[in-house]
Amino acid sequence: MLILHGYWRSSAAYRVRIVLNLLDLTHEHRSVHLVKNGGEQHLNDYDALNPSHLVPTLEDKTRYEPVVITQSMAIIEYLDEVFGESSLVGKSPLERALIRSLAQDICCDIHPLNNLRVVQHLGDVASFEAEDKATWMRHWMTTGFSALEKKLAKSAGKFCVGNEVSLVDVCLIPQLYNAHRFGLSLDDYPTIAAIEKRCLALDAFANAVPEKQADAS
Ligand SMILES: N[C@@H](CCC(=O)N[C@@H](CS)C(=O)NCC(=O)O)C(=O)O
Repeated sequence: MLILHGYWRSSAAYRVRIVLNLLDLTHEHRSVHLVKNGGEQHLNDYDALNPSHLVPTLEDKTRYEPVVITQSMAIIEYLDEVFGESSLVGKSPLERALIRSLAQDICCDIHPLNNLRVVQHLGDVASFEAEDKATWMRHWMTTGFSALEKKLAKSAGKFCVGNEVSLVDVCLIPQLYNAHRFGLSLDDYPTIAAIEKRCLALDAFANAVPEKQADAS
């Protein structure tokens, strides 16, 4: 049994949901509500699983010795290696470098600046209101997407790198969900917008969207 501890609106958990779907892996979903009661990620039970107080966390109970894995990118590569064909990260050293580089443009350089605890802290120390927080979100997505659009214009075929779905698409689509949520237009990013359409036409991506999850509210 695979158990994914996540939250419907978490883009890092959304990445893992896409991969579970791509690999056709059944799993149990345990909701960790990031906002209710000050955030269930801070409760003792969850702290015992993931002291970073971030989702997602994967429990793999299919093994003789059950394991707990944190960090969405580590979870994804683990699932791809154990249950898939390691195809999401590419076939050659050069392709793997390109795929990891583009994926990190999103998951290291855009996503952390958009995280809940970062904007909550801006509210606490700099009196950011909801609209200031949305402006902050859009700023870092614009910075990241402007560079990514140029890079993808060179690497993309149907998807971010060539014609196969890769880790980059898995990171991009959840980040675009955030872009729409915070009112960022994709008009300046035609390559990104075209890839989004192609990904969301696939069941693995379409069934992972936040609004379709059992804990969506
Ligand atoms: N690098 C981590 C990031 C995880 C992360 O930032 N998760 C967010 C949701 S997308 C979270 O749990 N935030 C809770 C908080 O900020 O309190 C990963 O990829 O798993």
